[in-house]
Amino acid sequence: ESGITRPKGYNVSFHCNPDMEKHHFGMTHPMKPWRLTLSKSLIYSYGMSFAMDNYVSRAATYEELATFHSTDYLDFLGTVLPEPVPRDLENQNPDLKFNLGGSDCPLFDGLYDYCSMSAGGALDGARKLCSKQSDIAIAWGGGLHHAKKAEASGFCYINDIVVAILQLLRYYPRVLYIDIDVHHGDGVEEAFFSTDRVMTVSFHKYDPNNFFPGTGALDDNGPKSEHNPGAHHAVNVPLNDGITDEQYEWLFNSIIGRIVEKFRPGAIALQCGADSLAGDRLGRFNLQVQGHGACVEFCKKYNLPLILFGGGGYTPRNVARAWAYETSIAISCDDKISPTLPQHVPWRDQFRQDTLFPTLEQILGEPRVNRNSQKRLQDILQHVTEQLRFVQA
Ligand code: TV1
Ligand code: CA
Ligand code: ZN
Repeated sequence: ESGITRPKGYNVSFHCNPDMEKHHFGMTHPMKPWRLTLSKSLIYSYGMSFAMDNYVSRAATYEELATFHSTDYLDFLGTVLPEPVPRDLENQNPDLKFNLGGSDCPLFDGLYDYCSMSAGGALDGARKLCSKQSDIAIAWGGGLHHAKKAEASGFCYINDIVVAILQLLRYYPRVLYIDIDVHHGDGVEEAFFSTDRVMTVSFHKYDPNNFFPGTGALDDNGPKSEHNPGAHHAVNVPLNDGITDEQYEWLFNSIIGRIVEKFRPGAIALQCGADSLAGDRLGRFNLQVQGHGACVEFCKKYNLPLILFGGGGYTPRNVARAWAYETSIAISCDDKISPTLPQHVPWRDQFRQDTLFPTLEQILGEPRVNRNSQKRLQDILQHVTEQLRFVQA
């Protein structure tokens, strides 16, 4: 019906766990695991499951999580219970252990299950790539890039990306990590600061005093200590409000093109945070579903093992559109997905318009001012090009 068929020649695996979507961060919290339900509903309505291998992912084990996280942190995470925090104290509780229990990273029922399921999907995807059973693995429930070894941060408790990349490193000499979430991928960057086997690249809104997490300046490229092989292996692309599809695509393709040529990764891990889309509740960019998806398309063209993670995304209808479109890019050779939403998609009203590609006017009413000059973008590309002189495969 949708014209989507299983293509010959390569496999796509889809990893999710419906139990993950039942969890709640709290009524007013922007992170809504339910957006995964809406995304899957759109993906299934398009008939895409017939073109992929679908797996219900298991929860990652304690040992798997401990490949990155400290056991102190995991033990605490596994035992803390949600405590009602008095509203006015939410932001000033002075002894938050491991940064848990504040307003960004609240304690909620089933927190440990939620985290281990997110990591389980990512890890299953990575394993499918390693065993060559899959060429592109999709884990929309993952992508929680801020979590540190022993600290929760920015809605992230367990860094499923780091755990998955550690798995990929058992089979691939070099892994390229790319992060198109509107926030800086600080947790992944920090985890691989001292190795030259992972190159991390984050595109993000940068405004150190006004936008989370405040790191990721253009010249933060990894500690330049004397014997650090990881020096120069962190690429940061700091952007301003309102960047458009056209500018983003140009910068993304130019930067990633040069990096792949120089670094020669054996696999690519792409965090597809959908909060970089126009109209996101927390984001500031003017990207459309097409421009966001173009990043996936560009990465796919290298024919390297590719894992796609979710991440941020706080306007569920936009998240569902982006991740459905990107799933279609992963599975389709040349046939394009129908731009009209399937007729009987559940929660049809959530989507407002019946198109997969709403216009900026439909999304925003009036578009956000673009504060990215072409000159600045050229300077960024120039910096990255010079940085790459220190990188060799
Ligand atoms: C509860 C209820 C929590 C309403 C948090 C927005 C809320 C935010 C809330 C919020 C919010 C942030 C900070 C300030 C650090 C704090 C998944 C000193 C309307 C990957 C994480 C953003 C993004 C954290 C995660 C940020 C991801 N912004 N309403 N919190 N403090 N935290 O600024 O990269 O997308 O906003
Ligand atoms: Ca980013
Ligand atoms: Zn984000």
